[in-house]
Amino acid sequence: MAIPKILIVDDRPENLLALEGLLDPFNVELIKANSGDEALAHTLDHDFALILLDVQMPGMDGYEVAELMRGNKKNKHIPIIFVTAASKAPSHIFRGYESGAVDYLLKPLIPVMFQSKVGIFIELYEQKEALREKTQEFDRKLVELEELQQQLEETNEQLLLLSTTDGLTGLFNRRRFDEVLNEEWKRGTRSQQPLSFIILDIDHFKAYNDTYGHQAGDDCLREVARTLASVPLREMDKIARIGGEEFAIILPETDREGVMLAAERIRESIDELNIPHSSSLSHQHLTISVGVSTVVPDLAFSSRKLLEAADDALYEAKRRGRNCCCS
Ligand code: GH3
Ligand code: MG
Ligand code: MG
Ligand code: MG
Repeated sequence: MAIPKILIVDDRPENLLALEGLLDPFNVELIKANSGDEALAHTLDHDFALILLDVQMPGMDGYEVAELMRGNKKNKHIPIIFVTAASKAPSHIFRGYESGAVDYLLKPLIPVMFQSKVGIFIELYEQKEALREKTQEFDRKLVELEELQQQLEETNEQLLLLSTTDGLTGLFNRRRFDEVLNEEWKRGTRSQQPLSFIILDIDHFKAYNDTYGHQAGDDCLREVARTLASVPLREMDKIARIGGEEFAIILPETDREGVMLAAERIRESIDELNIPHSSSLSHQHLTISVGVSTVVPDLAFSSRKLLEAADDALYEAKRRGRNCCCS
């Protein structure tokens, strides 16, 4: 903690010296002023624990100086003690307190009394400073805490994203897909709107990997995922990668006719990519087979029913020669 500063103000150098002597036992820094103007100037540059102020001075008297100091927000709370030989008259003393002083001491000063009063104000100042430092430390900690909370939130968001997305394609993963399907199934049981489902599987993908390598296979999966995501479906339709080269789309409030149109659009968009696949047994480029199913969700069944129906349709599409959609 910084050493407390005391401002002593008197027009007579011998009085300043006497005060200095009386303040000698204290571990304080003394700043001296010979006039009111000088004293006011010092209050701009320093933060004082206490001001000892003479009353009678040429120019501004002590009362005016005290009033000006207390009129300033920064100095308002600095205790001022008048030290004067001026007068014991109650009107003077009254004037002193009125101008904002905490005490009015008459010269000659009684050392032990003077020192005990000064000591109290120094102690109070030190307590105030200690509190101020604690408050500052607390504020710093608060800022730190807010930063940590922010980091925690970001980490949680990243974790949530990681736990719900497929690392290779950025689409929903199987876990998130199951959640969404259950949510939509429940919603459908209430709304009694048809819920549709598309499952699609890349044709002869094992052969693709064998021919072009696993890395090219991954690139291909990413391109298929990008294309699926770019086919204009509705905001509420959710796309996921549910297996190695299998993708699924949930289409709430969509009937059989609607889902067949969407499935055909998707099959075409992959077909049109024209990704070379020389070892494809059915075509010379990459294709997909698509199975769709539609059902009005019912509490008597689980969403499995929708998956199984789409799986059967996919099997049928493979059987029919691939690169087609079945329901
Ligand atoms: P079908 O037309 O009957 O679907 O034949 P297919 O070869 O596509 O089917 P199969 O299930 O026999 O093989 C799927 C292949 O997909 C096996 C594996 O090499 C490949 N695969 C699965 N996951 C990944 C992956 O993450 N990256 C790559 N590069 N290949 C994968
Ligand atoms: Mg004087
Ligand atoms: Mg497969
Ligand atoms: Mg396949």
